[in-house]
Amino acid sequence: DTPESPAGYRTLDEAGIRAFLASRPALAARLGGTPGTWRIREVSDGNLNNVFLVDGAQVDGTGGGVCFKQSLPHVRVDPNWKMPLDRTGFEAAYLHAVRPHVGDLTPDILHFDPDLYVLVVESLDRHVVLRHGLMRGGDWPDAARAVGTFVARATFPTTTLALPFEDVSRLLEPFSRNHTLTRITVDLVLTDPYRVHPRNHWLSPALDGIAARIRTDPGVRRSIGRMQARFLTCRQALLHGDLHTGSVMVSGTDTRIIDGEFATPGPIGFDCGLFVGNLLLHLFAMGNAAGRDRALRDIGRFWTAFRDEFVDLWRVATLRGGTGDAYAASLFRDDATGLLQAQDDMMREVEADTIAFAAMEVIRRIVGYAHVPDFDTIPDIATRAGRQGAALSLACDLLADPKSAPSIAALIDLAHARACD
Ligand code: SR1
Ligand code: MG
Repeated sequence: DTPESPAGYRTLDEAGIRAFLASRPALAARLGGTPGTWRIREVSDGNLNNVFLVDGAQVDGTGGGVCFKQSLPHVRVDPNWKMPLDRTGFEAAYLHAVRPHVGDLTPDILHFDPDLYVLVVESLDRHVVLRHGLMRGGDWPDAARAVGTFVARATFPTTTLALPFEDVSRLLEPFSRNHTLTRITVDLVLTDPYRVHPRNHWLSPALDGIAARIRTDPGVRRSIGRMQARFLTCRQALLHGDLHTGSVMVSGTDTRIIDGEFATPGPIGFDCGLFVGNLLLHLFAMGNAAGRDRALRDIGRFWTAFRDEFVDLWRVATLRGGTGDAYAASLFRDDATGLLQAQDDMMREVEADTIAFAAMEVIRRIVGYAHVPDFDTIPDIATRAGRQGAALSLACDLLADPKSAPSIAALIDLAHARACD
């Protein structure tokens, strides 16, 4: 059941946003000038919320603008799909939890209003959404590395490698109540594409055969069941929960991760897998070799940056005699070989999760509810279906036989061969 919106909630239009910001002194001061001169433009892009950028006196892009985000009582792109409002609260809590560790890899949080479910963060008006930038053929050579570094810095401090289990439990507990958006993930990402469901849809009958194989292949089903259990039972760290290329903004060498409303405890490979999966989607959608090579390069850069940063955080915590209960420093500080072996074991596990969740992300973005513009903007239907079919076939094989790509390096080789067929 969807609860009624609380008294006092209303969806703010442009006039309402102006009045809201004008009545909060810190925000009004940041914007400067007089409220009547502020420029407000809607930039809603995701499926769920209203998002506006507001420029104040500093209209020359020198900073000072704000990004205004408000939960709606329904899915933005489907008003009939009713939904509680609490998601911006989870996004605010996620930003508070990770920003001390990731610094400027996220936007600065400026304000949260629990009655109107409004989140205000710094405006990134000189940035572009990574997905859109890549679709236009742009190249941000540092972005994938920055996202890998972000995942390591955002997750490691919330694990029992870094903290006593009691602290991890307290930290994760509020996010384990992010039921609404976790239900979306469980249904849309982990379940629907593997059953007949009215939310599923795909481009053309040319994909019927591969869609049927995805639903019926026993190897796929075995992997899906295992990954459902991984997602729901492995409370390894605090996750972003929706780390696709639309949740990353880039400008020059600056990269920011946005939209943490799906934050949840879970396996670290889920965040890694969603990002890798969206690079794979982009790779298969691209019609030129240079773009495909960049996507493959970025998968490698992402994974290497994540792994190097994560094991380094772990090594430093151990050498400093950290208080984590898993691989306790008291046991491993003087056992460099044992620590390296432990790190290798864990990274292999995260790598396997990453590849499986990446395959599931590819599948759900082609035959599930929420598709991606990387494919949707390919004008020729036969071309689009052909590229989608190739992506689905790779993803299906990865799940049916996880040994077909036992590492990210092997995944890169396989994706290269399949995308170029
Ligand atoms: C109804 S929400 C559909 C998708 O949009 C979000 O960005 C998440 O990826 C979710 O699965
Ligand atoms: Mg989003």
